[in-house]
Amino acid sequence: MAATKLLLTDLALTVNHVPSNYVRPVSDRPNLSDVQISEGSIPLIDLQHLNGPNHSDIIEQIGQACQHDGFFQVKNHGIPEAIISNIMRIATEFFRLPESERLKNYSDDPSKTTRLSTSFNVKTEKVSNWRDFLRIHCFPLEDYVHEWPSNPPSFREDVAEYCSSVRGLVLRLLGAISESLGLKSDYIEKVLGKQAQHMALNYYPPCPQPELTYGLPGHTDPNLITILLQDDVPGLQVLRNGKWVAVNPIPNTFIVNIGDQMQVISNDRHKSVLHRAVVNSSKERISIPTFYCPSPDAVIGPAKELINDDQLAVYRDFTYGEYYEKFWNRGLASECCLDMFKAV
Ligand SMILES: O=C(O)CCC(=O)C(=O)O
Repeated sequence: MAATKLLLTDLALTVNHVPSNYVRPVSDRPNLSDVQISEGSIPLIDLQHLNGPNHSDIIEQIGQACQHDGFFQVKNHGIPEAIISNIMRIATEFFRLPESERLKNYSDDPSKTTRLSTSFNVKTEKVSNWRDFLRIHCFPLEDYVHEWPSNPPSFREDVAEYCSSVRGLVLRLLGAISESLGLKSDYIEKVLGKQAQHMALNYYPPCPQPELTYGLPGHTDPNLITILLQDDVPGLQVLRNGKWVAVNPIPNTFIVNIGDQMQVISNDRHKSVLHRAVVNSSKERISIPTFYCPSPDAVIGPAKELINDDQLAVYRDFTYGEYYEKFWNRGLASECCLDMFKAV
């Protein structure tokens, strides 16, 4: 039987099995018993003294994590706990709104700057994912806040405060990552042009047969860098040495991952790594990624300082707009979009 509701949140309440359009072929299932669940699966970096005595040590840790893991967690990042708990609360309240209220924000057009949708791209994909999401643009704030949902009533205020705080963290990390590559600390920020910040509130309802489907299948992020906040329900997994590794939640930390544009700028030194979200049968899960991006007209290519006779440019120059369009149109295939932008 195929799904009949626009949003999964409402459909999931009515089914005790996964509808056929969510069922993955046998060769493409999460194989949940084969996932590594280990403490410290990705590095945890303390940012407390980033601007102090341990500066060069922290830059070294960040550089190593970007090169070897493509993922790390940060603590003492400077974003107050109250801002974190507020954004989680507002996301939960949003997905609990009546269906008719949530549907006011619905669109299946990926070019819309504020939209509630489901799965990944319902227009292009063959199998659906066990996820609803609200996706918004959030920099510069004043260009977008008026489009955001006005219900729950404090949505705009709470989300705006969160976005500004996360942007501050991103800019600090970009400085550190530039330095880790031996570039001037403002190198990456300058490449981005006017910059863009997008955010998703991901909602994964409990799933009656989590072994048959994904919240999100394996993918890399097309943007520059992602700052992910997850609630206390596990679900994120990262590919390491060919094995899926669970990244279990640590309260008040953020997960940072390198996106495709950072891999390009670093000429393949920093890695944009496959990750996925799996679901479970007992608990809903919320995750909130902030995607920091170049502006669409920014020209992206390997930093000239990182290219020489031994290290040829791995990628050609392109605009971020060109890359982003390819990403959304091809669906969430496991292979990364980067191959289409290799230098010949
Ligand atoms: O839910 C998660 O933990 C991962 C989310 C994610 O990868 C995405 O939204 O692109």
